[in-house]
Amino acid sequence: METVVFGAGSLGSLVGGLLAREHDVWLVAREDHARAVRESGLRLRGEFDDRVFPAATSDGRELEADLAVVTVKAFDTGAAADALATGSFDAVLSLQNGMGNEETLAGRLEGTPVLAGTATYGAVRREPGVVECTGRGEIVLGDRTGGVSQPAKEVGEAFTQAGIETAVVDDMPRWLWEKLAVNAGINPITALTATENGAVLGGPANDLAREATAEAARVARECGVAVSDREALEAVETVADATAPNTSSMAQDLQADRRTEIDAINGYVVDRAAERGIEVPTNRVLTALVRTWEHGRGIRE
Ligand code: KPL
Repeated sequence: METVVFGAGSLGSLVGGLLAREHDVWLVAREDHARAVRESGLRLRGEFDDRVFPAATSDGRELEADLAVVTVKAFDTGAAADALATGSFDAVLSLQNGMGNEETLAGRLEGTPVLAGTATYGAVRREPGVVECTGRGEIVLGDRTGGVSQPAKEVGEAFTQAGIETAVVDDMPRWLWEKLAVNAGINPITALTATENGAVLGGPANDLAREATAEAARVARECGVAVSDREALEAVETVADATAPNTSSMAQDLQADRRTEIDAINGYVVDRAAERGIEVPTNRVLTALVRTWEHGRGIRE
């Protein structure tokens, strides 16, 4: 299956690199990374030890492939959709953090099936041309509003063929909300306190993480998606335990003085709660703190 990975940073490079062992792959990445991949291939380190040779470019316009995998940050989804719209794809799969990405893609790519997915592989792009897998995980994908279409089945088969642990499920909205609840509990706390994911498992951060996660699960239920507090709390503990030594994506963003995905994670919980007249005080405070940091760095208004 010919695939374009749009936004090949950490996760995108890992997924693209693993797919390249079996399929034709194009990475759309920052120019320094794309150039390194063109010159010497993509080095996979950590859990996988390999060198693969996908094509690489920094220009994502007018590309054609069977599949586009979108791994850009949530705030870049609109721009990614505009670039993808200049090309042609049989299906698009979002493997992004936060909510609302699939709707943005579908709104601008009329007629192209947009699939949703979550990824629990740990990945860090160490330097241009080098990505390290810091933890084997799983990709769960399916139709964005629920169900399993033919494109979802074919993408699942292509991923499995490339040795990527993949499950194709018929209840993606539930998976997306559960992942959102996990990210709401781990990401802002580890970012604001410069700690690894395991920090939320015990100690002073534990209650805060549990509150943020349970609030997100409640909002999910109010939005008609059945995620119980127990399921969400179990999920946040499982993920924090499995990724304890890892640095969350939001903590990496703060450390690198980059804009975060707070709007699509805790900010999304706050917005949906406000529409329904629900109080989510922990998510509200965490959102305000991360936005204050971004504002102080001149990254947002
Ligand atoms: O998805 C993640 C992220 O870092 O954004 C978690 C689940 C926290 C794993 O690091």
